[in-house]
Amino acid sequence: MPIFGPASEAEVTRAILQGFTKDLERYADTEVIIVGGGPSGLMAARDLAKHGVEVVVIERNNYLGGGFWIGGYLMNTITVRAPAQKVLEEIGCPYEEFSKSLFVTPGPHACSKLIAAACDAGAKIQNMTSFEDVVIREDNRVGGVVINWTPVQALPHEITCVDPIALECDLVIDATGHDAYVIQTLERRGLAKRIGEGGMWIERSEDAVVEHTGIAYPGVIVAGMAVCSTFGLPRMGPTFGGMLLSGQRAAEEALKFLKKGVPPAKVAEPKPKALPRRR
Ligand code: 48F
Repeated sequence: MPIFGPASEAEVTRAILQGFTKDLERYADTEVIIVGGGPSGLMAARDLAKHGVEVVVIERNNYLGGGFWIGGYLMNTITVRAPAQKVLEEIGCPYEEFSKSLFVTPGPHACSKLIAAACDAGAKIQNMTSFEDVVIREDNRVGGVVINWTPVQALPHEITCVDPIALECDLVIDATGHDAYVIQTLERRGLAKRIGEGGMWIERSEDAVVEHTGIAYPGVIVAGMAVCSTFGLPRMGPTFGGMLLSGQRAAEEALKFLKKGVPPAKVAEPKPKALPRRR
């Protein structure tokens, strides 16, 4: 008596094809596309999906989580500063208090819980897919993303004539980390400007990154380290509360935008706001 139920090779192939194309077809035109599945992107995806927003995460790697698997220096203990431990509680990840307002948790545990939280909420994940470019609409507003299979980039030149495809959306969230890749594609055309991130200053950068999370270009919200890189804010190194709360803020800003249903009339030139004075 076999342990498993019947399924032929052809049936398995059909199941994969139909499952994949059904999803891709449904999300060819969607509400929010998040580029980058690191902590800020996953957090935004979870919060948006929780509010019933159609959201797709485009991730170039096979795995999600970005830098959230490891803390710093290849050591897999994650740190977060208060109040971000509340996010760990929410996603069911145990943590310990290291000192007043500094908390630690194993990276693999926190990362896998956050991935599961985004998927459980209903976010769609498109991995092994690289963001290549933006779709541009009237007044140079961004109206979608141009994507291709990540392995296409590794093909030799003589066979790289593989055209990408595009997905349309109301809003793109650039959560690509230090590279701010979406903003970079706009910068290359002289449409946006990236100032580049500043030196490390944990106590200033985490507040600043959350504060500056929002629309950076018509149709584009920046989240996570992409915020530092776009607006010239200090980096925060191996502590992740700022990433989680920036993802939350990105979702809040996206919800406001979607409710209005119209692109913002004018977006200010990205320049650093005054940083909060701490001491
Ligand atoms: O780098 P990443 O973790 O960005 P984040 O959410 O968090 C930053 C922290 O991990 C850490 C830090 C602060 O604590 O300094 O670095 O801002 O995740 C970015 C994700 O985007 C993907 C990349 O593979 C990673 O998973 N990504 C980057 N470029 C592309 C992309 C692209 N062109 N297409 C698709 N995915």
